[in-house]
Amino acid sequence: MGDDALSAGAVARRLGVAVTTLRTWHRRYGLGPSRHVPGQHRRYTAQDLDRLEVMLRLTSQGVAPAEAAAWARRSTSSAGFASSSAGSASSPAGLAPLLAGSAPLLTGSAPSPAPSPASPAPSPAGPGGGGQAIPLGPAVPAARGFARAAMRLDAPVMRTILERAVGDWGVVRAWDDVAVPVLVGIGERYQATQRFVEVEHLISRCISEVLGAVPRPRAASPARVLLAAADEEQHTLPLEALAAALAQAGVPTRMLGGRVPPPALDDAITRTGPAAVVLWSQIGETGDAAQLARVREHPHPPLLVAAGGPGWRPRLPAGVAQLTTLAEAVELVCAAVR
Ligand code: B12
Repeated sequence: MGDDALSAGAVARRLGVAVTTLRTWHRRYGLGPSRHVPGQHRRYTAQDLDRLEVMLRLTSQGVAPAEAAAWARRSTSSAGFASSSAGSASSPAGLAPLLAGSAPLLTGSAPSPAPSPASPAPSPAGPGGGGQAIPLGPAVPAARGFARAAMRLDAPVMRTILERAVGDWGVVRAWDDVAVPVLVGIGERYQATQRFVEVEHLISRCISEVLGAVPRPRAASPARVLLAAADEEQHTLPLEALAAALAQAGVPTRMLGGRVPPPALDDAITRTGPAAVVLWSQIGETGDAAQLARVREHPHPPLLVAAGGPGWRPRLPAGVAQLTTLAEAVELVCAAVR
C-alpha cells in the first residue's frame, strides 16, 4: 500500500465499524496498524486491512473475537494466504466457507484454530466483554455475535448480523433465535446493574430498522390487519416482528405502533374495517383487558381479536385469542384474512 496506508478513521469508515472497535481489536488481539512513519500516527497497510476484514466477517458470524483474531492473523501471516491489494483475503482451505459468507450461523460449528503463542489472551472482564457481557444461555452464534456487537455499540455489525439472519432464515427464526435472546438478556442485564440503557436502545433501534426494511407486499387491496400496542404501551418490537413476518407471508398490515388510546383504536377500526386486530401489552400497567373487550364490542368487530404479550390482566375476555409465539400469530392472522 506504501503511501496509501490508511488512518484509523479511514479504516473505520471503510469497514463500517467504530474507531473504538478498531482500538479494542488492536489492544486485545494485536490487529493494529503496522506502518510506522516517524512523528505520525501509525497507519494501516493493505495487509492490516485484510486482517481486519477477516476479523469483521467472522465476528459478524458469531465467531468469538479471540478465535476470529487468530484466524485473521493466520490469514495473512503465512505465505500463500496473503491477499492482493483488492482488499479481500484469499483464504486457507478451512477458512474459505466462512469468508464466502456461508458460515454456519445456526449450528455454531466455527473452526477453533489454535491461537498463535504471540496472540494476547482476550481480556476476561473488560468493558464490553466478559463480566459485562449480555447473558444469553444457549444461543446460536449469530445471537452471540449480535450481543457482543451491541456491547461495543457497533450498529453496522449488529445490523449486518440481523439482516443475514433474516435473509437466511426468515423473520420468524431470526426474531426467535437472535433478537429475543438478546432482548431478554439485555433486560436482565439492566435489571441487575441499572446500566446499559444505551445498549438496550441501540438493540431496539437496530432490530426496528432491520424488521422495517423487510419488503412489504404490494397489495392490490388495503391491509386488513391492524396492529397496535395498548394504551401507554411503548414496547412495540414484537408487533414489528409480526408485521415483517406477515409481509414475508404476503400479508400486508397497518401498524399503529406504540401507545394507542382505546378511542383512537375504535376510530381506526371504524375507518379501516380490519379482519384481524392484534393488540400488544408487555407490562401489567398497560394490560387492562377492558381494551380488548372494547374491540370485541365494536359495532363492526373484526373476525379475529388477538392479544399478544405478557401484560394482559386480569384475564382475556371471551372471544379474544391469546397469541403465545410469533409463528402462531402469523398462522392465526393468515387464517383470518385468507
Ligand atoms: C426493548 C425494551 C424496552 C424498549 C422498547 C422499545 C420498543 N420499540 O419496543 C423501551 C426502552 C421503550 C422500554 C421501556 C420500558 N420498559 Co422495557 N424492555 C425492553 C426489553 C429489553 C425487550 C422488550 C421486548 O421486545 N420483548 C419481547 C420479547 C423479547 O419478550 P417477551 O414478551 O417476554 O417474549 C415472550 C412472549 O411474549 C413470546 N413472544 C416473543 N415474541 C413474540 C412475538 C409475538 C407476536 C408473540 C405473539 C409472542 C412473542 O415469547 C417469549 C417467551 O414467552 C424488555 C426485556 C424483556 N425480557 O422483554 C424490557 C422490559 C419489558 N421493560 C421493562 C420496563 C420496566 C420498562 C419501563 C417501565 C422502564 C421505565 N422505567 O421507563 C418502560 C415501559 C414504558 C411503557 N409504558 O411501555 C421490564 C418490564 C418488567 C415488568 N414485567 O413489568 C422489562 C422486562 C425489563 C426488566 N427486566 O426489567 N423497554
